Amino acid sequence: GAVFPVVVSTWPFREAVRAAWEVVSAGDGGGSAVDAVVAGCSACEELRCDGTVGPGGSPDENGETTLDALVMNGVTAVLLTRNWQETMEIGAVAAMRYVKDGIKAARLVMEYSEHTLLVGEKASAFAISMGLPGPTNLSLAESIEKWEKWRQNNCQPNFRKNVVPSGKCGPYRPISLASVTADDSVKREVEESQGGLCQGWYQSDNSLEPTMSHLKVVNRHNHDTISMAVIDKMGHIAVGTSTNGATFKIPGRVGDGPIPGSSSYGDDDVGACGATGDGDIMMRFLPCYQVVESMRRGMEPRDAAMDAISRIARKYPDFVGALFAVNNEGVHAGACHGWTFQYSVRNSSMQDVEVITVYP
Ligand code: SD4
Repeated sequence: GAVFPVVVSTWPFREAVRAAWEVVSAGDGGGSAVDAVVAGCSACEELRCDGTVGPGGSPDENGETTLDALVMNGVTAVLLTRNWQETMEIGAVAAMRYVKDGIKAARLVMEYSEHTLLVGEKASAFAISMGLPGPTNLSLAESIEKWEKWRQNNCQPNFRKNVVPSGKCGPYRPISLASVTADDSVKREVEESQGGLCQGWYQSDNSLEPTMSHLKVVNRHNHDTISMAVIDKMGHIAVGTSTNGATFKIPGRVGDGPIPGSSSYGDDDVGACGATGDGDIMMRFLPCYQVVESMRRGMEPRDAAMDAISRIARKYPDFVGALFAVNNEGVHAGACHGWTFQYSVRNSSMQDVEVITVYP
């Protein structure tokens, strides 16, 4: 591979790609792919890329920011370079509170535990016990302001469906799904209970205008996620993802970010993939696993990326999402649905980061 090393990232996160590039292209052999992915995603967390990675972004219904992150070392057994490395090792944290460093926490899970995924406050406790700073408040003036505006807007849009709120912002109680189709009185109850707007009801009734779909919460102005792949000088592959998840999510929600094969996946033998978009839908398809396995069976990155996206679009024509694919020779491509996507690339034949635009 003449183009090694290679760094690929979702969105025009140039500083993140440069940070990863610095590590992986440095001196004798450069840093490892894992080192570079962690440096790149950390840079985004520190810069709060798009205001939706790291602290102070994407408040949940309670106004709290939590982090989802994953790192994967795609090294295969035959290529082990250090005896403590395992093959296809993964570390991830989900709905992590009070710790700013999502990707570093994921790396600690990978390197200092036999587990793959830790969640919530216990993930924070582990990260802090292993040396990361915390507990820290992940809210910033920006996320609080965003949350307050949303409260003023009667907590719309939100991710609830098939519920009756007893106030403008809940608490919510489920409506009987059986009676939704059968009984008009439930419909009236829903409408009367809150002056008309119940997202779930309107979504499930074709005769009414669809209103605040959650697709508007993950949208083109709200990128939310860095997913990155690095191929180091030796041809080793690592991937990582870091995100605040989805704005105004229900507390406890975990997105695709920490789900291996969904937000990202990589295998030295084949290549890698990174995704962004509506994680609640995307995680049902493990699109990055799909991409890597398609490439393993001989598909070009472009075809593999388009195939993974269209498998989702066939079932969810309105979903918003995108991914990039890169094979183990450094050939890359992107595919998207519902929005225009950009991804960033830096390799040894480029002078600086290049941003590639992909249309649906
Ligand atoms: C999530 N995938 O948690 C993230 C959000 C995202 O662009 O990527 N937005 O659903």
